Amino acid sequence: MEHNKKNGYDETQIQVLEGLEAVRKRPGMYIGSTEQRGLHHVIYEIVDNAIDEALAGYCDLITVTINENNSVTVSDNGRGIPIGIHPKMGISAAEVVFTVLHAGGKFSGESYKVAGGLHGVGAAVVNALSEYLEVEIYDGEKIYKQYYERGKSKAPLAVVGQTEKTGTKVTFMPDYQIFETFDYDYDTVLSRLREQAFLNAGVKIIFEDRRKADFTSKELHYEGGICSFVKYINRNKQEIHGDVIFVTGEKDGSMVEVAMQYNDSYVENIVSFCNNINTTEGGTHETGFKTALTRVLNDYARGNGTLKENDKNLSGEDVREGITAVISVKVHNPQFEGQTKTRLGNSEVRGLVEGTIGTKVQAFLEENPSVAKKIIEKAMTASRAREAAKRAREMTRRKSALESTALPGKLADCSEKDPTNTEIYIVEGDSAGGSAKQGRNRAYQAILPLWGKMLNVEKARIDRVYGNEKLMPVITALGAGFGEDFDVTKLRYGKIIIMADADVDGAHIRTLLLTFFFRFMRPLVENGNVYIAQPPLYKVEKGKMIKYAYDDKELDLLLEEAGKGAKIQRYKGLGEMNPSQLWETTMNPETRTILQVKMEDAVAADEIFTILMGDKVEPRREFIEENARYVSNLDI
Ligand code: TTJ
Repeated sequence: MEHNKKNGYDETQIQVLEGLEAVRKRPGMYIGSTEQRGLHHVIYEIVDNAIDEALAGYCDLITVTINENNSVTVSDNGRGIPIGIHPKMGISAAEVVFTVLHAGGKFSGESYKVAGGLHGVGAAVVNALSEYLEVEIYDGEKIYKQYYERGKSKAPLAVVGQTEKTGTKVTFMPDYQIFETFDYDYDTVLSRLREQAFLNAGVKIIFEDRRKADFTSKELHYEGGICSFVKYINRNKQEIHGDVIFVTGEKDGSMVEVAMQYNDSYVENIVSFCNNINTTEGGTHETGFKTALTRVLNDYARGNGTLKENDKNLSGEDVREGITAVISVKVHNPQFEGQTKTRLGNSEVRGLVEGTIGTKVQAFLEENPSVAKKIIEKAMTASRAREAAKRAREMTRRKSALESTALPGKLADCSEKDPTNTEIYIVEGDSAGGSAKQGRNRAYQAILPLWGKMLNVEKARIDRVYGNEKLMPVITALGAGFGEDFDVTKLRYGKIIIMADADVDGAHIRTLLLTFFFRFMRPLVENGNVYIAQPPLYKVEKGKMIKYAYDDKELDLLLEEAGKGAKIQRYKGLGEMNPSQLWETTMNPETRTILQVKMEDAVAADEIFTILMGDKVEPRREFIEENARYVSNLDI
């Protein structure tokens, strides 16, 4: 009652409504996008609130459910959002949480709660962007409930029953007036929840996807925290020392935890977090880690005589070859910088991490000489390989200087030079390459046919890329170098389109090229320059009508449309299409579909490549069996 009286024309309430209106007007400002990424973002926003309660030590179970109707339910067994009337606002604290922007951390007393950027925009933003939202709070005695539509409540929080439980349950339906899609990606949400389960050791997160009749339920629960995370990342790789190295440090209220383990690959995989937010652009914590690791390993190798007086120091890259590390820092006033606000800027963190690694990893090495020996040996081998690669690189440079940096002979270049307009089709097979050359628009489309034996870069060090007859033409055609020397500003084509047959061999060549781009030209993948051409699978012909189907569903539709007597041709390879068909179905920007390769999650991408290209057979077989249907749409 009082609620209504006080709120009718109350100024704070008007501000609240204006705030929510602003969110609905410019949702992108608050959740980044209104496409799938934003849809996922609203789930995470709500989950983060439950995680905060877990961090405060009052909750150990969180369930996240995507319901059949695409609404989402998140619940926890914490203390329940406070229900008391907020003295200034005259409404329940719970209502404040759901209607006032940036109210999130005020009640939780959570000192590491993050403000700013896209993070921590809170429950109010989700509420404003939901067609409806329902909250239930259990305080051990009563059940309280409140219902909102597009951020507005018709009635205050009310008692609706009795309970012995405590906790909070929120169900929300993302608003169709705001979001362009309701297609949550199960794997993306799962890996983000898993990440949170690793970062919050002991918390159990149950994830259920009820959109299918035979719905799945996953329990994510890791007592080992970020050590479990490292083991998880390395689970399909061969580790070179059994136990994960784990160190922690603390200074002036900031904390750091690092877990690391080497595997026998050549890949460096460092994943970092600040206040549980994935800092994909790195920052001071990563810099501190790298500096200290290089110094500690060099000191150790010098100290025990593995590095002789005349030997050069091990480089940063040498000591990180094959490392998997998770760095997690907690900071009071995090500064997030960079394009996506995911680079940590706090300068004091560098010193904290450097100091912690410096003393604790050094101590570890001294106490575990056999592990130390394996790590140092690995870095020494890396160093020798790097020297060999350098010599090879210098040779290629010298050679290409003689050959006046010629473009590859088989490249059919386009006439335009401005990379914002140009594309290159990398085509497997000479006959398809021929059709593509004839069918293309030569003004802005270049064609590079591939030949020769492909190198599995997952199993090879960088030195073997030099001189590889299949990869070198790709490198010279793109013009931007690779590995350490890669310079995206020199790229000669804005779109790099891989065109291969829709069969097993085609899938293989696609994966190999993607692996190469991912490992040696990663900015290409990060910037979204890489695409996969989608040639049709069928041609349906009846009388004068010719149409193409890109999957079986489309084929069924076309056949229905065409009626009896339609002729179907199944394309086994690109080579079966003549140049004009290839142009029309696969290359003409007006009519083609091309899949952009995206990198949502570097850990997941790394995992896919490790599985597909690495040494362990069993996980590869499992992956292919599980994903057989989706392999043609591989989104890393
Ligand atoms: C705040 O301090 C007093 C006791 O409760 C604390 C609190 O806010 N706990 C809390 C909030 N637990 N769970 C939530 C929560 C859970 C979900 C799913 C959604 C939201 C917005 C909050």
